[in-house]
Amino acid sequence: MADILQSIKENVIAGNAPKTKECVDKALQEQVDVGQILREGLIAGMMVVGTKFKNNEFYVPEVLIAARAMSSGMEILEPMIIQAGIKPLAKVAIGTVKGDLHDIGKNLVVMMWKGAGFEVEDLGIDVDASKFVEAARNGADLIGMSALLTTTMVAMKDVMSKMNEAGVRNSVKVVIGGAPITQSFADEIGADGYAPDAASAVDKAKELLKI
Ligand code: B1M
Repeated sequence: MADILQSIKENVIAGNAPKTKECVDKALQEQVDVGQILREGLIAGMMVVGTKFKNNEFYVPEVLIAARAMSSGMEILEPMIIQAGIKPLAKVAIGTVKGDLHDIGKNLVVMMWKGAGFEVEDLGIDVDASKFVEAARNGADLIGMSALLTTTMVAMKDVMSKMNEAGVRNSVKVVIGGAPITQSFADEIGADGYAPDAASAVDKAKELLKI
């Protein structure tokens, strides 16, 4: 059993979608527990990808290819995960803030969060503050905001104010990121955390949600 889980993990790291799919099928035939395939195969693989990305051993293309391999395995597991009632680590929502159309970095965060076992609501790009508030109202445990333009950083501050006004600020943690964002900006607008890259966004979310 350990062998097949190891193969799933290695194929995710290698970004081999057909092989990942094949190994997940094989693990199911061998009656390996769905949760174990998810945690010790797919998620374990994405965690290694995250570490390599953080250490500059992997770049954006490798992460995208690994995420695609992981998704190919997830497609098979998803109905069974729902049936087995396996709970996600937490519910998170993320978007690129109002006025900003950049989504490559945001999409990487989405992939890494999914890869880590979070249920992710992707709000998209050019997201109005009201959408973030709505996601918080709908039970998100954590809100992620991305901005790539210095001119749109201010929209993050607006989301913080709107969440305060709506009375939802205390029910969620907020993580922000993007090329112009810094820890001091996060402190300035009262966000709970800042992550410099997608892999660190996983660590930061887990730290804030005490997972
Ligand atoms: Co734009 N653009 N762009 N652009 N663009 C930049 C950002 C820019 C730095 C280029 C430059 O001038 N050197 C500049 C911004 C300058 C500034 O504000 N200081 C710029 C500009 C000016 C513009 C336009 C205004 C250009 C124009 O039309 N005159 C325009 C704005 C449109 C708009 O948003 N309203 C524009 C448009 C575009 C395209 C549409 C052409 C395209 C975006 C395509 C897309 O995203 N689908 C684009 C691109 C591709 C870039 C560059 C070249 C690359 C950005 C990128 O994807 N990087 C960029 C220059 C550059 O960065 N070299 C540039 C790769 C990505 C993986 O990195 O997004 O930083 P990044 O994500 C990182 C981290 O930041 C972090 O994790 C990721 C890595 O792990 N991260 C988070 C991101 N979000 C996070 C959230 C988190 C945690 C971490 O927690 C929630």
